[in-house]
Amino acid sequence: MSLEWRISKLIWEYTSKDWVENIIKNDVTIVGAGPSGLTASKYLAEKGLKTVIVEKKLSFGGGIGGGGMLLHKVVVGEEAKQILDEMNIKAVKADERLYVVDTYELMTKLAYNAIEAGAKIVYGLQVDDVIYRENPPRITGVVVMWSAIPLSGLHVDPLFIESKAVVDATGHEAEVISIVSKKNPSLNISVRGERSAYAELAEKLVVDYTGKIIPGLYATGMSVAAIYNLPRMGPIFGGMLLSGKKIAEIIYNDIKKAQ
Ligand code: 48F
Repeated sequence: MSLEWRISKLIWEYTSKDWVENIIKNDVTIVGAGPSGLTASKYLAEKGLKTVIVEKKLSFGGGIGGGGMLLHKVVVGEEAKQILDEMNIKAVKADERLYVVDTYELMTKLAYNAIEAGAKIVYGLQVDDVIYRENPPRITGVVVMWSAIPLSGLHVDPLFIESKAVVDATGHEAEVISIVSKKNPSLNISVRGERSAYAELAEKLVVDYTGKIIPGLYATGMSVAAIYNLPRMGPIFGGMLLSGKKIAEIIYNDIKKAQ
């Protein structure tokens, strides 16, 4: 057997097994590997829920890597210091309530903690619709396509991932909930877009409003701001981490209740 054949065979075999056993039917699909999605996935996976992050790019971290205007430090409020500690992320106390964190350490350790807890990240995969059921209305999964396909303009039908919960962690565009709102007007979900910057208020409200949208569909991170027309906060990340942790608790309780 040639080495080339063995390389291909092993990759097909092991990837297919992983998709069939762990990905196409899971407990929670998180759409987006930014700070809120990665945080949510760590806390869900460590509770034993089969958690899959679908990320349309070939990298994790979302808006973290760009830091503040490409400067490689970001700020985290003291409310989220406990999460940094739980993930062993170093933070310098810079004033009475703000910590400074290195962007590369933040994105790498958020992903590391998620993977260590048992979550799976699938790159280059884009969610372009959801699976919808009526009576009562609920979301039971996502419709996925390799990100390269829409870019190529080829007409290819997508495939499905079935989940007990789907989380929109897609950031400023709230991509999943925008699609649900457009395709299912009877649900009366609107994505109003975020408001101008008001960091103090934004950090609090994004956590307060984090929650369930309809059964099976949840929002975390900046998608919450887009849905509820909340202000933006810029490169301060405590709200994202707290929002991710909060949605993990809500979903865990919902799934437990349904069992
Ligand atoms: O934008 P992003 O970092 O979202 P977040 O977790 O955090 C926002 C902050 O980074 C920052 C901020 C607050 O501090 O204002 O911007 O709310 O990460 C979203 C991720 O989702 C992916 C996208 O590539 C990014 O990595 N994504 C977006 N739409 C899709 C998607 C989609 N349809 N399918 C798969 N991935």
